[in-house]
Amino acid sequence: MHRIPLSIVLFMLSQTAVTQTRSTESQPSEPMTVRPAPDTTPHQHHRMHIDMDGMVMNKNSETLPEGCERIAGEAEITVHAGRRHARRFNGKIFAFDRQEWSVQPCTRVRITLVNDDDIRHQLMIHELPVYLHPPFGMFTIELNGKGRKTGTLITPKEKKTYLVHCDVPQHMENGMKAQLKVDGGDGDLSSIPGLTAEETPDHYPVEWSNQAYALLCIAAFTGLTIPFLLRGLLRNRRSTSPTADQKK
Ligand SMILES: [Cu+2]
Repeated sequence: MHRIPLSIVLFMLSQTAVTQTRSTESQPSEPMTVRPAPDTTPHQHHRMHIDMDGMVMNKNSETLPEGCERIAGEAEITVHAGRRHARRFNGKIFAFDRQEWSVQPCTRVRITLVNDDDIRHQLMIHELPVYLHPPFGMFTIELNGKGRKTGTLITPKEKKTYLVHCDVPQHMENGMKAQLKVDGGDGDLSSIPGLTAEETPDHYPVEWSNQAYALLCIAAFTGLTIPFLLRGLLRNRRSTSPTADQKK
């Protein structure tokens, strides 16, 4: 009778155990729960500082933008937002107290937003470097009502004009739009109240449907007829009223 070596028997037993474990794993007895992969990127809320009054998103007071060797200077901007600042602009409802700011490149700018209204307003700056202001290159200060909040950013080295606006629906369209020029900026944006021409000027076209033409004809006919009707009425009155001779 052949004798099987003990090592081979042990190897075969271990292989059987592995196969059994794998088959149990591939047939789960309960539904699988898909867990999201651990997020290794910096969390969004780490860039968003929220409290009861509002929030500051993507502030940066330390990291230098590409091309800046050092912080070239410090600047301070206070922006008021509210309805009262729109009074000087015809047809506008909301505005900032100023529509343009100029700052130097590689400058640390401390921005304070003061909300003078009891409704939500924002100060949002666009097209900043995405690596400093992820994921869309935006810096935002938001206030839910009256109050003030401060955030800091470092201006990039490039000569550029940045859009500053309130992103609450219809607030920019109704006047809350401004521009921030770094190193003199690279031009002007459109529709800045009191500063640049409207990109789409107010225009109220008439829809010339058949009904509109019919209404126009009726209005014109009525307008032309009224003088003749009045003249006829007056003539009738004169002819029916007693003359001076008849009175005697
Ligand atoms: Cu607003």
